Amino acid sequence: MPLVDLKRITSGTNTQVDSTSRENAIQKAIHKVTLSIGTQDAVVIGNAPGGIWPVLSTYENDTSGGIAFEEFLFVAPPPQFIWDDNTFGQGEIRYFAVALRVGSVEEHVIAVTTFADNAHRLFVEERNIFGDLVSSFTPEGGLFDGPITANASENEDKAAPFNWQKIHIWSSDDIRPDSLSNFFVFSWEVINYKTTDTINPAGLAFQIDIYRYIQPVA
Ligand SMILES: [Ca+2]
Repeated sequence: MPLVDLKRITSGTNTQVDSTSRENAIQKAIHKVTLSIGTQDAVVIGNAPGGIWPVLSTYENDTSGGIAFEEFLFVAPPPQFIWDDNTFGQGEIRYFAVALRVGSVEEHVIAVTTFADNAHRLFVEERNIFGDLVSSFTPEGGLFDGPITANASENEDKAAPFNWQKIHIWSSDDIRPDSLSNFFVFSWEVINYKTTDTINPAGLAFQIDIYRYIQPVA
């Protein structure tokens, strides 16, 4: 049974939704798929002042990602830095989500790469059309890279490499969705740590690669 590339999803101008709660972000992401709402309420913010954030980048001459259901993987635009708006509060927490309709109950392989300023949690889940949790492919409570507490910059994330210098990677096989009526939902909780620095940007960038097994044509 061959494994084929299904889709690459990158943060950008028409990808994710945002909210002040994860559940609401998830519902909005599902509505974006089911209602074909063409809006995007997270904005592309560009790199931090001085260009200090690490950039998730594709190779300029990459033409891999052969047989695709929707489009070749390599044509997906490079991930962009996004936030809910262009202002970044001290200790601000925002939630971002992307939903993808389940197209097969065969095994999937999913890889997610994330940059965030500052700490984040990542959830990869199957949800029904109402946003109810069906199963979680990431650990309970999500994958995390640091405490979701506003003052962690004072007692935990105090020295280089700071969390905004890190790229987090996760991948898994054996992802078997329950129903074609459901959705893969990717969601992030991101907190902007408090700091005494005069400039304290917040941001998120991500790439999702999805592969799935298909039955060969007889
Ligand atoms: Ca920050």
